Amino acid sequence: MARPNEEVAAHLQEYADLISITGDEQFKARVYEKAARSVAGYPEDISKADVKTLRGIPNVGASIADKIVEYFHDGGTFAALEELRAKIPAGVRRMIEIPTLGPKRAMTLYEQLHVSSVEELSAAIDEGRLQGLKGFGARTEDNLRHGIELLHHAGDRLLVNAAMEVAENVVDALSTVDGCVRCTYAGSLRRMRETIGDVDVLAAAERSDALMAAFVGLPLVAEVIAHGAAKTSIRTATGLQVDLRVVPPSAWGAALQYFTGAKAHNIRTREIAVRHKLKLSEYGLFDAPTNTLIVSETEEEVYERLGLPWIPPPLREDRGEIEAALSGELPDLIQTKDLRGDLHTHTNLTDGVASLAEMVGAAARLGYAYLAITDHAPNLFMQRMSDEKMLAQREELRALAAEHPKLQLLHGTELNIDPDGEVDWPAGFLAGFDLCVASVHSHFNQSRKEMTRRFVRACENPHVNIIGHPTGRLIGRRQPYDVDLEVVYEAAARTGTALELNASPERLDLSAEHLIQARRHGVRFAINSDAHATTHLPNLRYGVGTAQRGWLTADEVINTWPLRKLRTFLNKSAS
Ligand code: DGT
Ligand code: CA
Ligand code: CA
Ligand code: ZN
Repeated sequence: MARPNEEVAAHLQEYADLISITGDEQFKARVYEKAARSVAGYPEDISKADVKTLRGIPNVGASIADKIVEYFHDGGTFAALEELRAKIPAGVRRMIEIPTLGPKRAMTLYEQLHVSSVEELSAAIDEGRLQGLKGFGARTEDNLRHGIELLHHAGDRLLVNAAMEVAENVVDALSTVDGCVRCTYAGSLRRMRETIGDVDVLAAAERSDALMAAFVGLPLVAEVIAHGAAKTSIRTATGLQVDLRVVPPSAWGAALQYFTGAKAHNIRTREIAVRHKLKLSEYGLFDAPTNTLIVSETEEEVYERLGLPWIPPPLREDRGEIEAALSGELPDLIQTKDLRGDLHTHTNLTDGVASLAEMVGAAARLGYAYLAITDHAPNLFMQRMSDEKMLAQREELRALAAEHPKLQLLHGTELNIDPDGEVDWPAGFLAGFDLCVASVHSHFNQSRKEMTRRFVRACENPHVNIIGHPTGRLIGRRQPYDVDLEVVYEAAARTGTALELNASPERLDLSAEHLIQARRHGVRFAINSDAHATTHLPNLRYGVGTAQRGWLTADEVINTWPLRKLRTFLNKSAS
């Protein structure tokens, strides 16, 4: 993923938001929004690209290409954006990020009530000043309070992929410093949590000064918070804190174990040490009575002397992993290399930004054994799908197959589960697909009973193979649907329907906590990227991280299976 592309995309998106805030050019706002998505999904670094190359990016026309050139020329902004920024206070721009508010109503609040920040909005709600305001109904106040809460919650934690990009950048740079023996990231990132508070980097070296100096000199550093011999902390331009700790190579294992956490897991390991008359700290495992060092060089040694096998970091949350380790029942966790393919991807036939040939080419380069293309079905009206378009895509897919002998191409679709649990297209047409994902894309506010029935009926449909992003949550932005998941797990297991673990870092849905529950029912899972660009395909790693946190083994995940076994599973009525 090219960082400059992401940065330009963020600015184009901000420009789109500002246009839609200021008024009636909704069409123009959508043009910039589309361009932002294309730029973010474009696989080459565009910082040195000329206007002609830029115009070759889908959805990028002459005027947007000019703005991108201007952006790289003028130190990270363009005049049209600055003009709009000047008109609208930063606090109002922040208000648009409240998940339940939106640009139009943010502007209403600013113009009618002179509310120009999230804090002022909170106060206005408490004072009852929103009552009677046009476009703000009775339920609005509660929704807004909830939205503000979500915004604050998301504010201090970052999605795992954004933190990972920074961490890998830091680790790569520090690994080349003279005297660096080892370097890796620890903390919540090594445990693959879905959101990250701060990044903890650990390095082993006899002396720390060269590493600390290199760290504070990295281009991504915006501010040095603390600079010491054992620990240095910086903040990036996006506000992410990164801590670097340097330890002697002899203490590597103990330090890595300590700084990986989680805290609750560490408390358990220290208790076990105490029971063995030992003392465990970030410096090593010591004999308590004499204070002599026993082991500290590797994590494996530390766990072994505690009478435990090495425990994979995603399990280290004190959720039963200590007990499982003691009784020799740790799960054999799924690994990224176990995945043979991806079963939920989009092309520019609907809302993806890459062509069918580009998506297929990218999957072939990743060495996949199979790939399913699953563009949106017609009931998601804005995607303008038709039978003809779908069948034409199938022809094109079959033709591409000849070019990629090692990659099996599956033609699928992402259906929309309607409020009654029905899906797009009659059974005859559905039978023509190799597989169908089915997702909820509308009527999110049904009652728990209705929503549960809706999912159960979708599972009972003989053509539905995978339920896409089953809770619908967007991390930090949208709550899960109100649905009785235990009933859905039971239905999925009974009907041979897989539940998706959507690997998009904004979703990670099902979550690790849900996976732990679902697997008790014998549910099968599919870890899918839901890629809307070739650059999204590698997001599967975050799905696998979440799967590991959910204790999943490879055989529970259908896209680790060889194609023959997968095809049998997809043929629901026969099995
Ligand atoms: P985060 O940053 O909120 O996403 O979560 P972590 O787990 O990365 O937490 P962080 O950065 O505060 O600390 C990194 C690790 O260091 C943590 O997972 C365990 C260890 N650690 C930090 N403070 C303590 C402590 O007071 N006691 C123990 N036992 N371990 C600690
Ligand atoms: Ca941390
Ligand atoms: Ca930390
Ligand atoms: Zn999708």
